Amino acid sequence: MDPGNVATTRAPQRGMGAPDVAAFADALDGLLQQTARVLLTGPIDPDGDSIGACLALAVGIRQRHPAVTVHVAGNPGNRYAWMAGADAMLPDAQVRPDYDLVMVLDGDRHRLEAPVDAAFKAARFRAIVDHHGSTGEAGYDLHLLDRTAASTCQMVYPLLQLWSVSVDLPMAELLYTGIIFDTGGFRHSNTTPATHRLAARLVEIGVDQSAVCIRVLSERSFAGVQLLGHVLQRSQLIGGGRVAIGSVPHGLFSTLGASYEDLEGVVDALLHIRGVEVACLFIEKEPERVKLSLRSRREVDVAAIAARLSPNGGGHARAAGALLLGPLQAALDRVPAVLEAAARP
Ligand SMILES: [Mn+2]
Repeated sequence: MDPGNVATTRAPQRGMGAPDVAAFADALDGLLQQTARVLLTGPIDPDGDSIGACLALAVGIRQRHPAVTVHVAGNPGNRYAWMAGADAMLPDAQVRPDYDLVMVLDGDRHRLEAPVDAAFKAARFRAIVDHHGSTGEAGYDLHLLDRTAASTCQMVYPLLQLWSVSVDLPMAELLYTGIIFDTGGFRHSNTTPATHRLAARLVEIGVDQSAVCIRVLSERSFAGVQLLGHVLQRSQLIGGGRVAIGSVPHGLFSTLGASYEDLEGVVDALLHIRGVEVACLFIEKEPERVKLSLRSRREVDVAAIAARLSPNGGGHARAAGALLLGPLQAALDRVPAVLEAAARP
């Protein structure tokens, strides 16, 4: 099949409504019949939703197309190491550009680690399943996009159903993890009745919702608790108390023995300060590479801010990120004024 033919099997998107999952399921089936090797990947720094969605879809593809080799790229870290299939995930650095199909889940092609990006570009076919509003259709042979979905896992479930894949307990835990992560345990405004209905179904299958919530949302390493305390103690309120900012200089990781994954949830703690509408965490991942992690409570579209600050910036209206090249201090000099202006009542 050449890419020209793929276009004819592209899943149609229905006007303003939900995307046509059945058409996507059929089209993906068709593609998989012509592929030997598939790579599933989330974006840089995959979260519980992208890992859960990738691992669940990998199981589904193996059930539906046993002859196809499926790899999942990414590092599950300590937080997600318990998930079924996480032990077989391929570190990004080990990904080679020899896949027929590369599928990006829960993020877009602009946010892939370099070796994964090379595999994406070298692939015969490219597909995406995503719920981020900043993700478009361009660059993919096949796409399933639904910005109304609370999580990508919520989009993968109907696909698996259409394929008659059995959702057993390990699979249910994968999907539940994505839902819990992306809704913050059903607290974020993206949570809908459909989210609760799927969650209820997964709990009926046997998911221990308390255990998953604690692992995914609450548990921290001791170094992570110290890191959280350090950032919160040095946080600042600007813009009349409507913007909270915190920063993590690169050296802090080694000082505290903490790792990048220990930052999970730190920006959310800043957002929970009373009166704050926008929170921003400045993370010096490496010298000259500053990751911004942005959250907003009600009205401010932080995905738009992220996109304005960097070509790779984007995400959701309430949660977004961007990578800035240059020193941490330069970012701290430039970004707060942008945040204050955006958060002005
Ligand atoms: Mn997601």
